[in-house]
Formats: sequence, structure tokens, C-alpha cells
Amino acid sequence: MIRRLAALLALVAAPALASDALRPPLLLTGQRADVQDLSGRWTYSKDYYRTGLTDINGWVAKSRMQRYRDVDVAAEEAKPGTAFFEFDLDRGPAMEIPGAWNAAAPELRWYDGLIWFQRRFDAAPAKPGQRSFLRFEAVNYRAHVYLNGKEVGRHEGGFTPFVLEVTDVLRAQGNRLVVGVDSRHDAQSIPGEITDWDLYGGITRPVKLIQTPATFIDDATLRLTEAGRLVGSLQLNGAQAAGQAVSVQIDALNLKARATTDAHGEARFDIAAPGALKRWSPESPLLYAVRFASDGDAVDDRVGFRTLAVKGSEILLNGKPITLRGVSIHEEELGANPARRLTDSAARALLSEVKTGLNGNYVRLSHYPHSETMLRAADELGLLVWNEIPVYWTVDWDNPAVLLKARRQQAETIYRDRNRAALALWSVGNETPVAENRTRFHAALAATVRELDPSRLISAALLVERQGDTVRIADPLLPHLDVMAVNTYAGWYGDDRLEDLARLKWALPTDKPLLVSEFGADALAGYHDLSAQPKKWSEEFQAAYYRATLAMLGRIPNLRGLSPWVLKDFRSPRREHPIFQNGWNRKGLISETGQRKQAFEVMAEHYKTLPSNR
Ligand code: GCB
Repeated sequence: MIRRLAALLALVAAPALASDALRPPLLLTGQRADVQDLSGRWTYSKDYYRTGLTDINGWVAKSRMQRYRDVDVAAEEAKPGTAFFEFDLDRGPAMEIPGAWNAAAPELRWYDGLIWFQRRFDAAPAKPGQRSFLRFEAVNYRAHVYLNGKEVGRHEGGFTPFVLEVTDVLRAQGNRLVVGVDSRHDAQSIPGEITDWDLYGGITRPVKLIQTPATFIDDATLRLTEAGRLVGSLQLNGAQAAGQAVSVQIDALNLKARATTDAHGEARFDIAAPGALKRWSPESPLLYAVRFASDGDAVDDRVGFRTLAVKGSEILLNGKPITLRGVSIHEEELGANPARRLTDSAARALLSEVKTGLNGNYVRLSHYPHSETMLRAADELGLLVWNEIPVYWTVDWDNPAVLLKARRQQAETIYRDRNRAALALWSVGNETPVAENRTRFHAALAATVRELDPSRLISAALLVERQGDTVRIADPLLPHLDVMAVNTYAGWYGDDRLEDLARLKWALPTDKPLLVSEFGADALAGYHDLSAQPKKWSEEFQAAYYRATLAMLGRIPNLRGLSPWVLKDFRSPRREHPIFQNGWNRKGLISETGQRKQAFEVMAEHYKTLPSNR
């Protein structure tokens, strides 16, 4: 009922935009056979004034500066004549891709602008009729992609995948892939120019060359409904996409279902879930090997099956109330010089701290879509996930083009992640100041999510209002959300002393579950203050803040989960205290290198004593 009401409200508030218009033209989700990983050493050339793209006065870029040209500079220089070049990507410096450039060289630590990257490669010989694609998992923030001197595509948005067809440009040998990566954010980008994290530029996630048959499986899904059905779809792409026999198969369940694609190349599955199916849960994160097949193509995935719903103030996982015991994290691996390089082991190192260290069952992946690796590790380890798009603090609420960017990022994430059982909540933003235009923007995003993925819950990390000793949640966005979430920092920011927290009263609607999406205090690992009233920045203050905040939040009747801020200290250019911060936000429960602070134990103990299902 509440969901229906919210959906209705969203429709009223949001301008209509068909979900089809938001589907990326190519997805290539799932695991496929013919994949060449282009990770490794890429050479690069800085282009701070962007003269590789356009010349002064907006003229066409000088050919001697066009980094994307398919030219062997050294060979050209050896020839007689007057031509010369002001770049040479073959002989330039190199860095490891994927990985942000900020960590690659001291001179790039705060570089914010355009860098051209180049990778030379040979392609596996193509069979007749085969098609070839480049799949970028993330380029932060804008990408200009050229293969063998020809522009093959562009993309904006630093955290979502995109696929470009290169069938007609790819060579068997000596390919020259050049990507111009522009990290600059502005008033119309998402996120905007100021965040409380390092905006990390570069090719931060893997790049793959994928070869497919002429008609191939672009995307396939399967999920469990509350009615006990396995429903899903399979999308073919290619000249023969219509009227094809396709199938889905789960050997462990002895299940094989067939369907036929329609005129648009789409087939739908709707089958009774076998009695033997075991549900995915944090306690038992069982994933099944699922094979989707067509005549000539096959895609594999590992999928967990579970149901998710909200009833009154309860979140129900597989029909049972659950309390989310989690923590927020940034996409930043452990170590003194992180490069946002989330390998499988880097993701597991972070998530194990949540699962086994903190006794958690949930993680808030803030403030943007994290890598697929992170989502898959959460699936395997058994951690429910909050997935957010970076509509953070303030974006240009009145600009329809900015809303479209947000919707695209949202859609790209949904299409990427919809087979992940771990994924429970879509957050449409964080701490955006209440105003009519902002609420309209978020409501439109919530409507987009509901249309593209009605099977998960919608939330947003909201600001609270403070009136004297009363903390109020009265955001007009609430009717559009399934789950309320708020960030609260009383006792760290503002004038409250820790003993004041006991007096605070929470005035909030109780007809929905509440998550406290953030609370936290900075502490420098190893800095101690053993006095009766420990000072801010000490581990003792942070631990006392956690105890006082947990006691306060424990009195909220519809509290259904926590994700304190934050698991690990993370890079933030806003944090410049020379003793305690030095460019790091110190609200981590562990330091950047993994040293646990006292508050870690407070949180771990708290979660240990909370029953996992209520
Ligand atoms: C917040 C933001 C988060 C910041 C945090 C802080 O409310 O959502 O991105 O890092 O506070 O440390 O101030």
C-alpha cells in the first residue's frame, strides 16, 4: 500500500521518461568466454590545457598535439621533412591500469584535468562474423575513446560501465587504444566540484576487449519473487535477435527453462522456483551457477535468490525482519597510498573487516556506485548492500541535463547490478539541503529506480533538523522512499557535549524503517588521551562518542540499521589539520593501513549482542 502510494506520488512529481530511453545501448553483463583483459602498463601524456582536443580560440587541435592519432612518432621523426610532434605516447611514462593516477606519481597527486592514456595490443583472431567491443568498467570522470586513430565513443560519469563496439576498427595486430580521461568536475557534473573525498582521476576499473558472435546475449537476469517464482529476461543484440530460442539453466537445481525472443530480441522467464532452492542470506550466502544460452552464445553468472520487502516499520529478508548491522565505506583500498584499485583481494580485505571484524551483515557503499568486484564480493561473503549515486550535497537541481545525467548513472548501475542478491537498497543521494527544486530532482530519480528495478528498496541519506533538544526528520522526500535514512553528527560537529546526547529526543515518522546512514567522529589511530574527559581526535573520545551515540539511537523504536561513518580513514582534500589529518578524513574505525581504533571494538561488541534477525 505504502509502496503504491509512493509510486503514485513519484509519478505525479516526475516528468515522464521511458525507462527504455535510459537503457545503455550495450551492456555485456555476466561472464563470457572471449574476453581479453587490457589491464597492465599504459603509457600516458598530460594535457592540462586540453590542446589535444581543441586548440586556442576553439580551433581544431593541432595535429602535432592530437594524442589520439595512429602515428608512430619516432618513425615520423626519422623521416626527412619539417613535421614534428609535441607528444609521443609510445615513449611516454607508464602507469598501472586500472588505478587512479593520483597514486602513480608525486606530480600527479593533485592533478585535476585531462590525461591521455595509450595501450597497444594484439587481438585474438576473430572468427568470421564476430563482433568486438571494448567494455570500460569505470573511467573517472569523462572519457574520449579512440581506437587506431578513430573516435569510437565518449562517456561521462566516473563510476559506471560503458561498452563501445569496435568491430570495424579493430586490427589483428598493433592496435592503438587511446583514452583521454578528463577528471575535472563542474557545476553541472555529478558529483559537483566539492566533495569530502578524493575525486581520483583515471581509468580506475578494468578495460576489456570482448568478442561475440554476430547476434549475442547482451544481458540476462533472474531473481526470486515473493510469489515464489523465478523471473528474468534475456536480451539478444544483432541482426538475428528476433524469434530465437533461448534458455536459462541451473544445474544444481536440475532446472532448465526455455523461451523465445520477441521482435525486440527480448525473452522473458517466469518459472516456479524448485522446492530444493535454498535462499541467499548473510548467514548462508549461497550462489548458484546460472547459464543463459542462445543459439551460438552463452553467458554465465553466479546468482543468489532471496526476497526483500518493507512491511510497516520492518525490513523483511526472505519474509523475516532483519536489522542491518553495517558500516559505510569508500571505494579505497587499504594502504598508505591508495589508487582506488579494488582488486578482488582488496575488496575482500575491506569487507572481511565488516563481516568478521564487526560482526556485520550489511555495508553502505558510499557515495557512488562501487566496482562490480565489490558487489560480487558482498554477494559471496554475505553482506547486504546499500548502493548510492553521487548526488551529493549540491548539484544543479534546475538543469534537466543534470537530472538526465543522474538518471543515466542510476540506470547504468541498475543494469549492471540487478543480478546481485546482496544489493538491497538504492540510495538516490546524500545530504542534499531541503528545497523544492532538490526534492523534485530526487523524486524523479526515485521514480526512475522504481521503474527500472521495483524489486529493491529506495532510500536516501537525509539531513536532520535540530530544534533545541529535538532532532526532527520531516523531509518532503520521505513519501518517495521505502526506508528512511539520516546522517547525524551530534557530539562531533556542533556544540553538544557527549553527555548532552542522552537528552536528545527524536521526532520522526514511525511508519517506515529508519536507518542511521552515518554517525562518526575523527580519531588519529594511536593518539590517546586517558583523562576523564578525553579530547577530540583521540581514540578514547571516538570510542566514548560511539557509546553515547549508540545509547541515544537505541531509544528509537523503528531503528532498523546502522552504517557508522566510516570503516577506514580515507583521503579527503578538505581535511588539512597538520597533526591529525594531513589530507585524510579520520573518522575510520580503522586507519588507512588497517590499524583498529578503540571504537572498532565498541561497534563490534554492539553488533555481537544484537540478534541478527529480530
Ligand atoms: C557527511 C558526509 C560524508 C562526510 C562526513 C564527514 O555527512 O555524508 O561524506 O565525509 O559527513 O566526515 O563530515
